[in-house]
Amino acid sequence: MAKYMLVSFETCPWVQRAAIVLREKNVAFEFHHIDPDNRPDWFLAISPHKKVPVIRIDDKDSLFESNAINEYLDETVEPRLHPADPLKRAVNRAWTDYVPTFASSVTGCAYAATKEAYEAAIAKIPEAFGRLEKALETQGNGPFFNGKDYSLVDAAYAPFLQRYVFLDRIKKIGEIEKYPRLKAWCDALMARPSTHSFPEAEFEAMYRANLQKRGSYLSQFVEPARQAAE
Ligand SMILES: N[C@@H](CCC(=O)N[C@@H](CS)C(=O)NCC(=O)O)C(=O)O
Repeated sequence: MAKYMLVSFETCPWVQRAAIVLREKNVAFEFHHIDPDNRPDWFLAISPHKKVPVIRIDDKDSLFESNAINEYLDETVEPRLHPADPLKRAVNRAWTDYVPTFASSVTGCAYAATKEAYEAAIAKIPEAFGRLEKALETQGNGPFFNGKDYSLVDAAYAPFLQRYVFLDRIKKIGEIEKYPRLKAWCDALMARPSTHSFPEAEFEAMYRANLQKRGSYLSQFVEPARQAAE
């Protein structure tokens, strides 16, 4: 088995997406967290966009972009998470392409600087949630995107659904309950051990601390870290 090092910022959802796939495939890897405000030269040399994740393979090759990393892992390490059927695989890739739009509807709420910007971000959520709800209805019965088999689509959405849950606990948004399939999918992903790179309460506290550091509108509603997961 190759040697993998995953370069990360602790709370980065795109890194988490790659870490999830490594865990789903039961691959041992070194998690290397760096400071976003002080990115080391060795990292800048292997990350063309200066972003995480980067995965270093056998101390010689480096890959960037979470989607490309996960496609590579899926082609090289068993078990295959993509569906065997090419049509289903294309549908999966199409929904994976929607992740950045979906993600921005969630992170838009997190990082809005003012009440008005926060409310505008919340107003965008139903479109993204509604589209996914329809996709899930077409896909089958769950618990995962393709039904009983976990896939790269699950790994791609899990970090962002988790962040929605975190935001909802800081200040009630109350949207996901309107989309039963999406809610059930979110619950299944939150319960899946591979979703979590850190103990859950610890990670939620880290996420909240990050939000406070940014000083966004939501920061004022963040309670002390100790109460994060209660
Ligand atoms: N499309 C990229 C997004 C990665 C990304 O935005 N990473 C953030 C951290 S969560 C980053 O490195 N930001 C640093 C920067 O923009 O300079 C992927 O999927 O890997």
